Amino acid sequence: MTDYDLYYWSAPFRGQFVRAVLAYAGKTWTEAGDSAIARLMGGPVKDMPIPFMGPPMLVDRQAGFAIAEMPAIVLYLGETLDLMPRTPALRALTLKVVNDANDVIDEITLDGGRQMWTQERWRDFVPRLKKWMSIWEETGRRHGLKANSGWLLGGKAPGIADVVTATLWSTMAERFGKIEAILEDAAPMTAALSRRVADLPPLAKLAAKARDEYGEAYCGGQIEASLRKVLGG
Ligand SMILES: N[C@@H](CCC(=O)N[C@@H](CS)C(=O)NCC(=O)O)C(=O)O
Repeated sequence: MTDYDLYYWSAPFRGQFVRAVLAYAGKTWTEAGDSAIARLMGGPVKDMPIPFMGPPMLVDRQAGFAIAEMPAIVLYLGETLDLMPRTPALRALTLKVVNDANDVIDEITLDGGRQMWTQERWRDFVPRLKKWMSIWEETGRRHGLKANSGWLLGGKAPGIADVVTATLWSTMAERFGKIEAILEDAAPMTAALSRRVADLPPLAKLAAKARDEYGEAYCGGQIEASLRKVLGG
């Protein structure tokens, strides 16, 4: 029996942050699968393990606890698996990074495909994407990050902020060469940090599993198709 049940679509996107924290912590989980998610979402709220609108949703079997909303799930795992930094300031900063990552993936999918990408929309968005990247770069710089050493919030070992950073940028860069090139240019230390952390064995194994199981898919659906169209990937 695995430690957790994870409800997330068969795509990396938002669920990959939860998978990455679980993998980094050496935990096991069962993927509930797309039809179980659709069934749960389509059923009455009173039957849900935790009332929620959209996945990811995680069930901690041993604790008999379920939680949704990606940053809340990551916070729960960080707290219970002792992966959060010691000081209140660094704990708050960790959560800020997780929320930033969630904002970036909302923006890259135009809020879950409310609109589709066009060349013009993408062109207008690039300066904002570069600004997001520079926010990571400056955060790292303020905590002593260098291209080949250090972590996003300082410290001696990678923490939740690094795992989330690597998952955000390496998942995107691997699938969209143009975004990878922008990241290298706008935030070279963040790009290098993402590579270093993504190369850690549990995260490299998880990325290989995502490639095997989901292929090139990122967020799926028409919004991914429109993103590929403007990025030519
Ligand atoms: N704020 C939520 C967003 C959840 C969300 O939008 N999930 C998407 C997949 S990434 C979904 O399938 N939503 C279905 C829906 O909202 O109906 C979080 O951070 O977890």
